[in-house]
Amino acid sequence: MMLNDRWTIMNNSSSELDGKRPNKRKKCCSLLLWSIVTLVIIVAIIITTAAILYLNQYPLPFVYRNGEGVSSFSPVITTNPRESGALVTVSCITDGEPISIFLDPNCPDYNEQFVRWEALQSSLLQVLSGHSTGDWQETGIVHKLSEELKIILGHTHNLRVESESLKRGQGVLEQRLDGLWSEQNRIIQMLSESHSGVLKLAAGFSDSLLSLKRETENLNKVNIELLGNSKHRAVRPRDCSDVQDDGNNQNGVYSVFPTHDPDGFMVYCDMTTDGGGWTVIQRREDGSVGFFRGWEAYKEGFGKTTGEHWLGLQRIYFLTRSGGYELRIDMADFDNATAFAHYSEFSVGRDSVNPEEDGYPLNVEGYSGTAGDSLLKHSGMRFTTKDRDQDQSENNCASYYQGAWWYRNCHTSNLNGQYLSGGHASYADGVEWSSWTGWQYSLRFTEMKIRPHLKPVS
Ligand SMILES: [Ca+2]
Repeated sequence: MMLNDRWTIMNNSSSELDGKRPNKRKKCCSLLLWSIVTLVIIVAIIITTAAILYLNQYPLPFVYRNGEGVSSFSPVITTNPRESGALVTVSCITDGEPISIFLDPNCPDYNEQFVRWEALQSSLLQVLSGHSTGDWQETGIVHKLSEELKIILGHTHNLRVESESLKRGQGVLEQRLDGLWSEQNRIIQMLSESHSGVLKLAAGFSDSLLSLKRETENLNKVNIELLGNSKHRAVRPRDCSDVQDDGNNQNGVYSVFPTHDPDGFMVYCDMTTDGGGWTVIQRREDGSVGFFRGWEAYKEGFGKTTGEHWLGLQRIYFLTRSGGYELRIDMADFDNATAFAHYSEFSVGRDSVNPEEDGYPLNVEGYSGTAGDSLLKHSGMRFTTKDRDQDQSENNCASYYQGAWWYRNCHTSNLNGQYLSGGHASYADGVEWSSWTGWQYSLRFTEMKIRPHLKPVS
């Protein structure tokens, strides 16, 4: 209206000038006045616009007025996170000052920034829409600004939608990450359990191996002991049969180590009679040794191994307690006649736990030979000495017949009787073998000997 008024005034003035055309000076003044009014109008427009912008507290970022005219700057929207570290950068430059909005790629809650930005844009758009001007250039600039703001609003809306989409995607990703995390924990736990299981299995296997190793070592020890015993047995003969097996074929005195008497003792070995290997347990040959002795003497043995002797009931027991021995008795009279009696089974105190208490009972059977059997009737009898009566007689047969033997109701043989040197007047109290020389002939030579009968005779 003001401009129109001015134009009206100007027109009125022009009418006055037309009425007073002959005055050339007035015409010049009118032209000057018209120029001044126009300048005033332009200054007023600028001041009004600046005032409006100032009152709205926002500068006009896209409009820069200089002496040559009006320049406009389009907003720059970039999506280049590699340089700025932001997903989206929106910047505008006014007087070289950029206005930037950074969207954090780490997806913070930037809805508030969008809201503020949209509010700013709406405010600008409102200001620009309310700003009316008669200047066609200014109107064009305002219109262009409005269009740019609308485009920016569209971009902002799209960005908001994308950010919400990203946020949802982030939520999904977080869920999947949680799932992966749980899965990882589960796998770690499984691996841990598997590891512990494998460790337990390995430990069990190791224990088994150690046990096996110990068992093997024990078996090796047993094997070595068995081998040692085997060698030991070969080195330490149980009887004269073993001595003979070791290559000794000479009659004589040897050490033997019966299984049940590892300390061993000396014996005389007959290596020539009937294949040899005989262990002598009694010999009479010259009457140099007294045989009328008590229990202890007959238990422990007496005499000289190379001469007349009694090996001893305990030693005979050690040799024969397991059975399997045969007995041979060689005899000779003073006319150099010889005879023998052989028994396929012979043992003393067989299977006795305490043979002395049992009386060293005799077990003999299976006679053969040339002297006749004068011993089978004594089988099963306990040993009787003059000081230990274990016979079936009312008397002590040992005392009565001056000997020591497995008497029953006395005897059919009395090889430990008195050395009476052949025929004698007394009855049955000499070295008697009744089936060969009766009860009144004391033999010159007797020799009782044993060997394992299961052994094949060479
Ligand atoms: Ca008696």
